[in-house]
Amino acid sequence: MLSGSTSEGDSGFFGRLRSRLNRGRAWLAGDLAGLFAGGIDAETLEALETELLLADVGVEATQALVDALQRSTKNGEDAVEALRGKVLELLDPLARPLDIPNGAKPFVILAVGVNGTGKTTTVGKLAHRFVAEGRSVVIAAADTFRAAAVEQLAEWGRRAGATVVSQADRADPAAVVHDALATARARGADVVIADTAGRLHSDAGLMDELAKIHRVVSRFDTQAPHETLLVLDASQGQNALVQAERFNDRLGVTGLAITKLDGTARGGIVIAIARRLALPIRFVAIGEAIEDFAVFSAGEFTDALIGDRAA
Ligand SMILES: Nc1nc2c(ncn2[C@@H]2O[C@H](COP(=O)(O)OP(=O)(O)OP(=O)(O)O)[C@@H](O)[C@H]2O)c(=O)[nH]1
Ligand SMILES: [Mg+2]
Repeated sequence: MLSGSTSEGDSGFFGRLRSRLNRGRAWLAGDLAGLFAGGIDAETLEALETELLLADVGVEATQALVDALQRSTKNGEDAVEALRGKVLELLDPLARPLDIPNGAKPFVILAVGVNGTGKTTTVGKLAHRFVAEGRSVVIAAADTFRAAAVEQLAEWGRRAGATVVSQADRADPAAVVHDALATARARGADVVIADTAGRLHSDAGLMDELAKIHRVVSRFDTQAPHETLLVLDASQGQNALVQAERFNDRLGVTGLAITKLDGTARGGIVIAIARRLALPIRFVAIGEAIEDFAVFSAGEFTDALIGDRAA
């Protein structure tokens, strides 16, 4: 069964994605048609290249898009459609929703990432989504650095109807996760979501700690964690790519949640991620509220980025 497949709650999400993605200085949804009005030549391609780079699409993906466009059409009128097709081609392979098979019980999700990217919020939203789908959820409050993190999760747990397992301040985060796994097994819970403290990918000590949590989970169930979900803040631009590479090298990331797409007029980072990393984008977030969270759809995202001017 596909978990979190587009549900009723996502309706209206596309409209918000579109307006929030393009808040401020709209990029590709802007005057693309105008840019290509006189046909495609070196000058328009260079202007497009600049637009793409400013939108955080990154050097590699920008080059690939400009080259593809140059090959595919000379006609300015077809250019927007051609670009849309190329972007969709890049994004489509990443649209692989998180699948929770019936056999994996509890299904274990480990949420990781650098400080402040939106891990705790994402864990709360996920818990809410799974409970709404009829699953029982245990949240492991494994950020034991910040007392406020436990309170933040307790609130999400109350709203979602999920059990939150925590220990005293400064407890060993691996022990908290173990505790949550044991609780979930004892109760026959469907899903365990572990929130972890933010850490820089360059902090060897904290990355070791995360690897330890990962090992504890694997010892509990050799198939777990079933999902190592890296939470990336879209507004961090190209730095998010570096984070993804480092966390992936160390832990083996299996999916991405991309947050704060509302906080940037540069949603092109998603295209850069698609070009550079073969990691599925599971979820995207465009705000702090529960409804500002949805399963990633390549088509929706492409349309939101490269909208018709008339729309
Ligand atoms: N605008 C916007 N804000 C978000 C989004 N997701 C999370 N936030 C906000 O970002 C801030 C940090 O979110 P947290 O969920 O606490 O981030 P975290 O990764 O758990 O942070 P640490 O545990 O400190 O590493 C909070 O104020 C959230 O409400 C989003 O998609 N858009
Ligand atoms: Mg947190």
